[in-house]
Amino acid sequence: MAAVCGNHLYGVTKAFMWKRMPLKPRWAFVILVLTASLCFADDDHEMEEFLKREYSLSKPYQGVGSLGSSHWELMGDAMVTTEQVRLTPDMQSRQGAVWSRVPCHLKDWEMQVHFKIHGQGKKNLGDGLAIWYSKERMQKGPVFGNMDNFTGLGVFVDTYPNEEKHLERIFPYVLAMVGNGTISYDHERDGRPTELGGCNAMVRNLKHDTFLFIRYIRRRLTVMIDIDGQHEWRDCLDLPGVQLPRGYYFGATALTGDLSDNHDIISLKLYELTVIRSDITIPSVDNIELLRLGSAEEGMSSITMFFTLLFSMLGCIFLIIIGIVMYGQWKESRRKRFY
Ligand SMILES: *[C@@H]1O[C@H](CO)[C@@H](O)[C@H](O)[C@H]1NC(C)=O
Ligand SMILES: *[C@@H]1O[C@H](CO)[C@@H](O)[C@H](O)[C@H]1NC(C)=O
Ligand SMILES: [Ca+2]
Repeated sequence: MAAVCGNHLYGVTKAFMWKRMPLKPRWAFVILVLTASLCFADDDHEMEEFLKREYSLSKPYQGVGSLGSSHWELMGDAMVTTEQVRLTPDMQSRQGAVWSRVPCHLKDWEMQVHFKIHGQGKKNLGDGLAIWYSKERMQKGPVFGNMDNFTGLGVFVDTYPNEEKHLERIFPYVLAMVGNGTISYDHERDGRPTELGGCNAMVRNLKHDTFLFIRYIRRRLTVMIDIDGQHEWRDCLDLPGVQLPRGYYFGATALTGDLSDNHDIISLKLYELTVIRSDITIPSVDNIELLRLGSAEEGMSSITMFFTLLFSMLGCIFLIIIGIVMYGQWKESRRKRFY
């Protein structure tokens, strides 16, 4: 939508068309411009992202696992190399984690996880990895290497189907869960009783990079994946009304059992999301003209907006043509009168 409502359209058409327009098209043009400015007011799309280094983990992982001053701390079998933070090696019964030391007080954020799951095994193995935004940190346990009855958000990449008879789910499977300290993760049923939503994601032993994207904005939780090597995000889950307190910790954990995999984190990039607002110097009310005209519709969707704009433009062009024709005829008749 941003492209349709962009400055380009607004600026160019305004300068180009205004002076040439007969009266009627001018009116149509006013509506067009108002429609366009209404687009600008839709600040849902006017977001800016800022990488927050204190909550991000990326190469060369300076001091991670060795310096106490690092923002990240390792646990269990996790290991840092030049290429990745390996949460578990491809060996049985391992668990490892990397946890942020800094509680996150951002209101709206977006976490981009660059990860890799690979191993000797041919089929879905396990158990998988999890990305956390939780109150507790540095606790070992059965939930992909984190404690059960956790408080906060967990997004799991479950690579092993424990509940074999459940056929409609294809593994590896990505799902999200929110815990409040008393909700248990059901490992035997792959967390289905507490699942908020999810999707299948063939992420093992791929040559290209694989990403997971977790966005929390205005209490809306969105999870997307980019695992096909096409640089495209695919929707996984989208859920409004998710309450997550501020001041929790980001972390990543992984677990292996009888079967194993390397669970690698290449980077965790945390972006703060901010609504763009230019400095206000003159007091005003947005779209006051539309309010007076009484034609402002509450909660116009992007699609409605697009078609309104489209038809306004078509109408405008139509009226210009009529105007030009009429002007031509008027000039013609005036010429005839004078000569
Ligand atoms: C946690 O959630 C469960 C299930 O939704 C609910 O029964 C329980 O009361 C909640 N506990 C707290 C402390 O809010
Ligand atoms: C988690 O909570 C459940 C039910 O609330 C309880 O039965 C279980 O013992 C708890 N587990 C741990 C590890 O605290
Ligand atoms: Ca499982």
